[in-house]
This record gives sequence, C-alpha cells and structure tokens, in this order.
Amino acid sequence: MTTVIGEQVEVEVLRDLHERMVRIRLFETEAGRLMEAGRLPGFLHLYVGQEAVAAGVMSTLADTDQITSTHRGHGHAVAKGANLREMYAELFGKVTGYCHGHGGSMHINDLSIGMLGANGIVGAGIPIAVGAAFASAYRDDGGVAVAFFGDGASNIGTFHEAANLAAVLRLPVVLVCENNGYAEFTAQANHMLLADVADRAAAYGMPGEVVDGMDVVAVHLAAKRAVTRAREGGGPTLVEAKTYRYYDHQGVKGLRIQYRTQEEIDAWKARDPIDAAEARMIERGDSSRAELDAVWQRVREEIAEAIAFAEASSDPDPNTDLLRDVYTGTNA
Ligand SMILES: Cc1ncc(C[n+]2csc(CCOP(=O)(O)OP(=O)(O)O)c2C)c(N)n1
Ligand SMILES: [Mg+2]
Repeated sequence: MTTVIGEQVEVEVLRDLHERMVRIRLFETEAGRLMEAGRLPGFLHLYVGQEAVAAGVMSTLADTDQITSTHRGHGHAVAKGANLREMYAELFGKVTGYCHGHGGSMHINDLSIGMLGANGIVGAGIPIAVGAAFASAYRDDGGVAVAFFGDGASNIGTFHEAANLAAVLRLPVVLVCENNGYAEFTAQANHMLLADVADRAAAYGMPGEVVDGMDVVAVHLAAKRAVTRAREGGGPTLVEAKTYRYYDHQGVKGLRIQYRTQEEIDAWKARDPIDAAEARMIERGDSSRAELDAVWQRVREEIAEAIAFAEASSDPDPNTDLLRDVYTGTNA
C-alpha cells in the first residue's frame, strides 16, 4: 500500500484537498440530517468517511475530464464542482433540481462539468467511462475519464468487460475502486476471495495500485500518476482506495442489522481523512486552527444557502411537469 507519510505536496494543493473534503462532509451530513427529519423523498447513499477518494482524484483532473459515478455519488459530484443548489433541489424533488425533481440522488449529472452521472445500477458507470475515454481518444482531445465504483461492483461483469476493453485499446481511463469493505451488508471476505481488488488489474494487463483511501495526499498522488499515464497514452490503471463509510449503506442509521462491529467503525473513524489532513496542515505550519475553522464556516454558509434555495423552490406541477423529459411516450 502506498503511504506518503512525510511526502510533501504544495500548501495550495493541500488546502484545495481539504476544502473539497469539507464541502463533501457538510453536504452529506446536512443531507443525512434532512433525510432523518423525513424531509427528503427517495434513497440516499451517503459518502461520509470516503471524502478523501473523491477529493484526491478530482484534484488531479481538468474541468474537461469526465467521470462516472455510482449510487453513492454526491461526493463525486461535489468534488467535480457541481452546483450545490441544484443538487439539494434534486434531493428535495424540486423543479429547480438537476433532473427537475424527476431523478433524485442516483440520477444527478452535469455534462457541463464532465460529471456523466450517478448510477443506480451497480457497475454500470464503468463502461460509460470507458466509452467516454474512447471518444476522447477518437477525437484526440487529450481528455481522461475516471470511473468510480465500489468493491462490490468489481464482481460485476461490466467491470471485467470494460477493464479488458480499456486495456486492449490503451484508453485514457482510470478505474477507481472505492473499497469500503462492504457491498450493502456483505463483508468483502464474503463476496470475493481476493484481499485486494487491485490484483484484478493483472488479469487485464494493466497496473493495479492499492492506496490508503483515508489519506487524501496518498490518493491525490496515486491519482496523479494514473491520470498522467492515461493522458500520455499509457492506458488505464486500476487504483484501489481502501476506505470506509461511516453511515449505513443507505441513509444514516439504516437497518438495525449488526453487520459491523463498533470497534471496527471506531477504528476507521480514528483515521478520519479530514482530521488527518488538518493535523498535517497544522503540524506543517500551513494553516492555523482558526484558518481551518474559517474554511468550515464559509462552506457551512454555502451549504445553508443552497438548502434554503432548494427549500424555497417549487415542487413539480403534475399538470405541466409529469411528462416533461419523459421520452418513452405512448402518443402516436
Ligand atoms: C446491478 C445491480 N445489482 C444489485 C443492486 C443492489 N445494490 C445496490 S448498492 C449494492 C452494493 C454495492 O456495493 P459496492 O459496489 O461495494 O458499493 P458501496 O455501496 O459499498 O459504495 C447493491 C448490491 C443494484 N443497484 N444494481
Ligand atoms: Mg462497497
């Protein structure tokens, strides 16, 4: 596993990584709070705990690079620069949302920033990213695509087909497996025999790298290597980030099934990616506690303003909005 204890990144990079993580954390904790209060319809698969992966990878991408996401996609969208107002509005089911309230959490997308979509079908985003990489290679536009997916998704056929095609065509794509140790309520040891998803890369002739997904600098550096390799024509890389979700599979508390021990949860929380980044920044003298608090405050205000926008927006009108953007009509 790549460790970067002592390895340096520039102060601006670390500040950027930190702020991206704080924005995801606050977006998600507020979304969880609203859900618990019964204010949001639909499912929410929250990203709290995994922030270093989205922040670390997205910090290496150009705005024109493209990503595909998962059912647990808010963090990817936030880190790619999605509009927080439209995101919350979509979670509330309002007309001002990204999908005009038709889609909800698992359909948020924004092609203008290269966010090709969350996806409720496990594994479905991976071939879409490979397709986007194929298009970039075909157009010779220098673009890179990144597919985010979970440990569970690495058992799905689409992963294997897409990885093989990406490798054989040497496409500019990075496959980022966010291994949080569980597929819903099934521990990794019960859904695959490998310890490292990254080992699957060898089957397709591409490099595979395991990285500490709680260390945002480690993720940033691993992603930078993989993205550079992809952009320079070296083909795909499989990056596996070992991470953990603090909340349940869906929602905050979710089901009352005891599938994780409190000791395990506490051990991962003790390695919280934001706490670790802040400790590093203070220790290095990059930022004072007051400066870091100011970042939290600024982002908190941004989030509150976005939620207020969503709350003040209209619900869809069944008379005019029900069939809007519905393309499978029965009209002759
Ligand atoms: C094709 C498909 N099969 C099953 C499901 C139900 N399902 C939703 S999330 C999930 C687990 C996915 O695990 P993983 O890929 O590790 O992602 P995580 O939830 O841990 O982020 C499953 C089985 C689905 N949505 N799509
Ligand atoms: Mg998982």
